[in-house]
Amino acid sequence: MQDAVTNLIKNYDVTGRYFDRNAVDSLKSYFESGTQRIKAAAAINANAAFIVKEAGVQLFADQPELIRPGGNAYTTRRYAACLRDMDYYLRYATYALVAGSMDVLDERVLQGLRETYNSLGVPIAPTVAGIQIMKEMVKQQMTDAGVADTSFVDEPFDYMTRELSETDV
Ligand SMILES: CCC1=C(C)/C(=C/C2=NC(=C\c3[nH]c(/C=C4\NC(=O)[C@H](C)[C@H]4CC)c(C)c3CCC(=O)O)/C(CCC(=O)O)=C2C)NC1=O
Repeated sequence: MQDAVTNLIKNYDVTGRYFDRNAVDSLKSYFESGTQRIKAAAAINANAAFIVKEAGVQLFADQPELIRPGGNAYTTRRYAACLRDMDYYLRYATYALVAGSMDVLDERVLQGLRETYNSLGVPIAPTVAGIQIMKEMVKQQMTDAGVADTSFVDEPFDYMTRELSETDV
């Protein structure tokens, strides 16, 4: 598992280079954005249960067929599995935000996930919709907390969305 700094070191070490201008720029941006990224993680952690629950309510209001007989989130067991998955996505998004690297998502979340979902008939499109609802909720919270530019929050949510959607069922 890597973060922005170890990633960079690895890349430069492979070719035996000192940190050049590009490296220094990316280190600078990583450290300068550090406080914001930690702020976001703290805000998410403080509201995680609420975010997951509300995102679920919104998702099932938008797509009620999911929780009707025949829907993949129908039955309490599968409903709970769905919310648990949302909680995973949110928690790992905070790790990736803090790390400044999507590596943790590849390694811990996305590896083999599409295959698992496909074999269990878990639909990708509404899963992605749930991830995007959580993203918007987190961004709103950051805005409410006085953060002007919340674009940095997008990356892990959009990354999971892209990777999950890549080869659809
Ligand atoms: C930390 C990394 C990690 C992830 C991401 C993960 C996902 C994950 N979700 C699963 C199931 C599931 N995932 C869902 C999710 C949904 N169904 C819907 O209709 C909605 C669209 C969606 C919620 C948004 C459901 C319903 C199941 C149970 C499917 C079944 O057993 O039939 C399973 C199969 C095993 C199980 O039930 O626990 C895995 C491995 N597990 C992990 O360890």
